[in-house]
Amino acid sequence: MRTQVAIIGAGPSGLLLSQLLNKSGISTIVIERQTKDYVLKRIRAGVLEAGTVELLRRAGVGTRMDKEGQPHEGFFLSAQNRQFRVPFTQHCGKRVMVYGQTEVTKDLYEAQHIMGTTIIELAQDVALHDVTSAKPFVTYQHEGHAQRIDCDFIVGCDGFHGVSRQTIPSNQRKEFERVYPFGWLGILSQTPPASHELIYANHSRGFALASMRNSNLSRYYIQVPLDDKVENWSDAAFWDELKLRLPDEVSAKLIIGTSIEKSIAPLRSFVCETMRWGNLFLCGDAAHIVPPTGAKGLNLAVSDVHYLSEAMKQHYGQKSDALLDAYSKTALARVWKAIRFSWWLTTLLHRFPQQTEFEQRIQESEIDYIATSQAAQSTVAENYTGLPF
Ligand code: FAS
Ligand code: PHB
Repeated sequence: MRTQVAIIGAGPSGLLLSQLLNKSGISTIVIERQTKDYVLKRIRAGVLEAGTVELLRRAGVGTRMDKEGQPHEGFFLSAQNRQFRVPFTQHCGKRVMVYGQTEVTKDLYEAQHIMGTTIIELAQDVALHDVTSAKPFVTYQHEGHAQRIDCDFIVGCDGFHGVSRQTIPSNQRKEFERVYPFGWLGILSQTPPASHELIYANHSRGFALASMRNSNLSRYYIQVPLDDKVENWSDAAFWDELKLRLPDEVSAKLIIGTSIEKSIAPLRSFVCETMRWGNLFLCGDAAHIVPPTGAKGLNLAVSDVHYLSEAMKQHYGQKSDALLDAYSKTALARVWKAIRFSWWLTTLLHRFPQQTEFEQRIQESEIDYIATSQAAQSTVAENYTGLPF
């Protein structure tokens, strides 16, 4: 087989890139190791930045998001049993959209089906070849047969554990990592959300987050030790702990229910410098990981796709490689700002092992400063709703 751009991975970054390139007449083949159903079963992000919302609309996959998504113009921070609102729109004129990553991925799969693009599922032993030559190619096993795709470019949208980043020789990439000494235990329940907007809670027992998917589907998280196990947590134990960490006024009206999904996610900050090697480009989690505290993971994948799709349109349309040559630097400049914000909010809100009372007071005083400073709230609002592409 031959195509212009071979895309490894059918998560949000791979599917959105395929959508944007095909809309511009650039051919793609997406190679995914799982099935569509498996991909759609993963419960991931919940908050879309303003720039992400705009790009999804431009890609032609915004209709259901605009109908079913919930625009949010602020969120709550809480500490010492008090919460306050950070009004995004008042500070930066932007808002976010609460619309699950699962729904975004469903919409992309649907649009790709209508467009008739090629998405290969259950591709095994995917390998990238001659990526620094003008004739790179991808090989994989499918239904017991060896397959090969010749292309102009390969884009690694295959997440943190994918094959693409590993194809770049270790002496050609510099990696930065911080692994946090805790995880997030997340629960999905068919109950009305505790609040009409998200609540990020700092508590001496640990961080908690009250989020949602819609008016009868809530998403909650509590910080847990790194070695904790989902089986250690009954639904009742989860609800009891969440109530202790949220402000009393919220816990008092919390409607609990049976979990329909419960999982623990590790937290890390990770960046791979470079996001390009020859004719191999990296997008999304293949190149960087953020702790979900700042709701940046999915949104960074989208900004990478924006930069790379514009660069490929310039390559094929105007025979210029200026944007392609600048891709890694341009994308990393925005990535590092989101890495910083996600690290800052994680450090502000979580309880670290051996954290002293002094450090707890420092966290509480910074939260109190944000509560009382328009300048501080403006910074939070600008970063949370998404810096410009
Ligand atoms: P993805 O990991 O989504 O997709 C990569 C795809 O490549 C997968 O379908 C995988 O099967 C495929 N693949 C992997 N290796 C392959 C190979 N060798 N060959 C072919 N295909 C291969 N972000 C937020 O903003 N908020 C959150 O709350 C949040 N929660 C998260 C919870 C968890 C448990 C995880 C892991 C991530 C979470 N994230 C969150 C981040 C997440 O949303 C990612 O940023 C987002 O999925 C990135 O999308 P992709 O880059 O497409 O990578
Ligand atoms: C979610 O709803 O899953 C969610 C929202 C905001 C975050 C992380 C996760 O920062």
